[in-house]
Amino acid sequence: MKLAFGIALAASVLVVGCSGSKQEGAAPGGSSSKPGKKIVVGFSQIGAESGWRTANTESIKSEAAKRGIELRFSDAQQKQENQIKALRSFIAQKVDVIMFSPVVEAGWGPVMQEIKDAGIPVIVADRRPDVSEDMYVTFIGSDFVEEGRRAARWLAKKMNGKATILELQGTPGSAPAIDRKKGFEEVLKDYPGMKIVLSQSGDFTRAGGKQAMEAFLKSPVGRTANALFAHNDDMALGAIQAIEEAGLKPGKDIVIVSIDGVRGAFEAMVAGKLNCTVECNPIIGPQLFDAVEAVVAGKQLPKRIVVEEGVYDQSVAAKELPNRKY
Ligand code: GZL
Repeated sequence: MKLAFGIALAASVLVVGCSGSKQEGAAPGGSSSKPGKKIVVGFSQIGAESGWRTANTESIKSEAAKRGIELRFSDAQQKQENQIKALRSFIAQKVDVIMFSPVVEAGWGPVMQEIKDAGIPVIVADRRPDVSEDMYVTFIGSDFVEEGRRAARWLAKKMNGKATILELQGTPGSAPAIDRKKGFEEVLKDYPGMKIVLSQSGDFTRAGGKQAMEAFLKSPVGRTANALFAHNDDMALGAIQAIEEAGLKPGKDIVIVSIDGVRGAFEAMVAGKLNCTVECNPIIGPQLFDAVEAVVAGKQLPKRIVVEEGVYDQSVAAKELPNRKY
């Protein structure tokens, strides 16, 4: 089953986006404001923690190269202090535009004020920071709350409204972990027979998912579970290993729904070890650099751009696998 959702520009936000605040299409102070000069973009990436992140980085790097935009790329290895250091160095380098995907929501106020004071426009990619919207030009990424809802709706249907659920959360304090949990639990309110009995972070990594699942299966409560909700596919794939090592059948003894839609998830579904993945599209390089070029040209942008996504389960996995781009 695949539900395709078109690219959505949130109309109300579109209005806000035209508010003309300082960050709206602010002509950058960098070199590209001179005609014919190469645009220089500083990008602080979270890390390389998952298949999703690798695909996201590839999309961004290849799109910049395709457009002849100079990309100064920094990998923060999932540490906020490394991202803040990188953002400050982009200010010092007087880049034309700063882009970043904040590893967690909190703690960005001071450095984003420094960027604003330097007159450099900011484009937020993938995850949102907990700052006011006038600190950035636009936020391009997925609707994580809806992804959580989709996961819960699929599981409720699969389990006929009755499930004892284990939950592998993403990075504590990150927008996707907060919002996916929120959306999942919102739908669970309609299903009294579906309960999350244990929940732990696996930090969005395969190793983290395996470790957390091993701990779940060592506890009596964990052994009663018949379903797993993983905030991303990498943790689900790690959990599958732990489930097999415990002598159980992933996808059968424990029905698994996760989020991202990476190739490994489709392969696991074809093998009958994963049951559903909710797509979270990492290939946002084209939209990000459309926004960069619009900002440099001084054009207005909506505050929020939500990317297209679907839901894929075992019934379509084999057919869809060859089409996967990440
Ligand atoms: C979601 C992204 C998340 C992915 C994980 O947009 O921020 O981070 O779901 C990745 O795989 O680590």
